[in-house]
Amino acid sequence: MNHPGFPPHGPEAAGALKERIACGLERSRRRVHALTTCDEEELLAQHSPLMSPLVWDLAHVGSQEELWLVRDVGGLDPLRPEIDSLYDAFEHSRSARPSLPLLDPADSRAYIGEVRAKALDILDRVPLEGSPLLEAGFAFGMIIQHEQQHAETMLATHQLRAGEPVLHAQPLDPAVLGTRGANLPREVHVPAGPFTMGSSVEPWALDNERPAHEVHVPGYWIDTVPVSNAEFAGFVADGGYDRKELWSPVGWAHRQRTGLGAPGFWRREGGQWWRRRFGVEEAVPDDEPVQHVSYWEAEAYARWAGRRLPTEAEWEKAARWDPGTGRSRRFPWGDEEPTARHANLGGTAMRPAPVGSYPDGASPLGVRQLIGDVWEWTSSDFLPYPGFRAFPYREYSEVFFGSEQKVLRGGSWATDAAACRATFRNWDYPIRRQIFTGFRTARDAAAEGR
Ligand code: AVJ
Ligand code: FE
Repeated sequence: MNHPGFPPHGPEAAGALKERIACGLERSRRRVHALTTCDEEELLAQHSPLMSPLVWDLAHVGSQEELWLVRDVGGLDPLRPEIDSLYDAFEHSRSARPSLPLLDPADSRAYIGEVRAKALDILDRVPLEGSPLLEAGFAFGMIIQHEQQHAETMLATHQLRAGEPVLHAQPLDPAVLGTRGANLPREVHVPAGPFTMGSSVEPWALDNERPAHEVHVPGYWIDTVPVSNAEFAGFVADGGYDRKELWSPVGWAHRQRTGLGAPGFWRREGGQWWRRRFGVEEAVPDDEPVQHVSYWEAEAYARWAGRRLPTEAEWEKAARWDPGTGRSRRFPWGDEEPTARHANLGGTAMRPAPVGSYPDGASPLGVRQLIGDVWEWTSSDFLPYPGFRAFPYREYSEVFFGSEQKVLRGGSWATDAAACRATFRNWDYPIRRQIFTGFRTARDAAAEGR
């Protein structure tokens, strides 16, 4: 089955493109409504100072849609100019948002519904060409991706909330599930040489993914699958959190200050690791990719394993480079949109698939689970590509460039296909672990003369 609503690729009739956009808007909205179908107090509560109250995300997606689609593309007047600043992410920190005079849940739903009706009228009447914002429906694609990104953020908020579960998982198709059997090598070799990083042609690629440029990457080895809970538990059991030599100085200072001793949500009892997952207690599954680790923990684990984190270029080359043609693909498996056979995306599983799953999603070199399951820390700072131009607004990427943020790649089980591709770049502070993030490791090939 296709993940519907995925961005267009290649020439497409205007009518078909508009229908695809309407479908993508509808899908993201259904998801946001499902994530806000719970008691009113749950929507207003501050579940963590790291997160907005859910009711803020609810109206914020409409506010961004109004700014870009209704006002900018459609040229209409503001619906409720007085609320603009409440939903401006740069005006109020997440922890300050619960005390703002926010729209209540019913009013938020009414507001985003009004915005949506206008946006759909505008979609009907505007040509999807003739300006960078309209070309191939970019502004609409950006808003679909934005709403889906907030849906993922809202799942992180749900994971942080206490109390009875309100969300329910749908099991993954057993046909895609695998294990790291004897026939799956632990790592693959990627030969030294250039590859094309980023894209200038992907219609809905965001500014930070552009432009395409050639990068020479020295030879390296990279894990075929993400690091599992059992492997990470081995690091914990071996005293990994107490061995200063495994940590970078900044990472060690963070570990000392916070007293970290295991991934987020893990708890030790009766000789076993347990975790709470969306309100349900369960034993930590051995063969699932580890989640809720900071960059510093990932880095220490890699050093413990005699390895290192991959750079962003190494991650992308492993995900896209086709040794047969020398081309970079849109996805590890090719140029076709993700399906449920390729990757665990969309948020319904509410967990990553076991390591070794998704043989049909493997890259040409045999690397698995690059797309979906868990975001993966890379060792790279979030920096612009050569020739970067902020578009359409500096506050999406440009203001975050620098050495404070590390790049995350590949999307998680909570990411929708509309907001995920092999060029997609996410980023966060290295201390963060409320997001659905794990990692895989790499090592130099040059050291052994390859
Ligand atoms: C790309 C996930 C880091 O959530 O802060 C949402 C996406 N930008 N609204 C974020 C975003 C504006 C962004 N990340
Ligand atoms: Fe936003």
